[in-house]
Amino acid sequence: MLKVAILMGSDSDAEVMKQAWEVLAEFGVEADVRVLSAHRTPDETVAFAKSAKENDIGVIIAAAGGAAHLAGVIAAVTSVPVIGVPIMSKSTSGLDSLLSMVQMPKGIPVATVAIDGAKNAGLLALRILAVSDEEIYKKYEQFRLDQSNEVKQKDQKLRQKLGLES
Ligand code: RP5
Repeated sequence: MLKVAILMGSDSDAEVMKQAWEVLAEFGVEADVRVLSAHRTPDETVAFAKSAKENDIGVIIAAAGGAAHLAGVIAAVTSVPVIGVPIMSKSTSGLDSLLSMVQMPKGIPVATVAIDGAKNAGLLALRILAVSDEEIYKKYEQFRLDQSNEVKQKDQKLRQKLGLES
């Protein structure tokens, strides 16, 4: 089975990014987690990205904050799909991270999720793998069903509390 790489620019991103490896673990998909920085460890970052395909990595999730170039640099040197997670920064509430990541030049796509959107990054990675993996696809269908049922129960509970007809 293909793995998902979860890369982050600093260990300070790990608290947010754990949501990505947790959801992958729920689906039984292996995650390779690394702190790799486009600016502080550029050689290691490029080497990792260039060998992703031969290391059975099907999707790369790349999280960074501030001048968030990690996802773009990785997408420039591999054809493995890249999902970017802009990390909330103190100075501009993550807007710098989001814009650095989302405004990629034509030809080098990065699928960018919301600021601190680590869980959705994990889920999108699973959807990508599910295209060619029936087991993950079935688990994802069940995940959507469970999620819908949970919301329906919440709807019912709230309406009951307010004394409204169900
Ligand atoms: C980025 O700078 C990292 O991805 C992190 O979000 C931010 C701050 O890094 P630290 O100063 O906490 O190492 O490169």
